[in-house]
Amino acid sequence: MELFLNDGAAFSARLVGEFNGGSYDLALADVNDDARLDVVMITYENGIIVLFGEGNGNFSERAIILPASDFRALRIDDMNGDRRPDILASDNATRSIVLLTNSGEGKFQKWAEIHQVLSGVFANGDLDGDGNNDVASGEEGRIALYLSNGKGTFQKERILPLGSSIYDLEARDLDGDDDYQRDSLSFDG
Ligand SMILES: [Ca+2]
Ligand SMILES: [Ca+2]
Ligand SMILES: [Ca+2]
Repeated sequence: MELFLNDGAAFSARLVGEFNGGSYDLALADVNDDARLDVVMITYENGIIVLFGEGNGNFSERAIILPASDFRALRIDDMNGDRRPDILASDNATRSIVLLTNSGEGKFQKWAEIHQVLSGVFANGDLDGDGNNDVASGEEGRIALYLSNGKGTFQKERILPLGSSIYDLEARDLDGDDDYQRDSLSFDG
């Protein structure tokens, strides 16, 4: 993985690390509450890992959060309302989305698993405007909504039929109704 540092005039590349077999997805957040951005990524060899940032473009420490499976996509958001960033990752091996809650200092515990997800595509956001972040997964011919109860647990799925295949999914407020409810947008391949 390479980092491109911007000095205001140009970008310079810096090698952060080499990962056997490559990596699939990454996200940035301060997961250990030291006001420095960290990198959470899916690697082929070591599964979900965190690279702890020093705030100067260097990453001193690594931690394996969950050993390798068939993880494809990850998102970071506070899913249990404690303001600490948590990890959501889709695992094609188990057809599930795993929620890893952040217990502080960059440590995570496996908290919940959403099953019967037919593809690795998912999005998160507060979809019903109740203040708790929810999950939507894109599946063949449908979108499944998993509304949060708060505290990192989810209600039974609600299904939105879809007339096409789905390759990516994002949750945003598209009609500007300003009530924090978000509309789902799917991309048809
Ligand atoms: Ca940090
Ligand atoms: Ca949290
Ligand atoms: Ca919600």
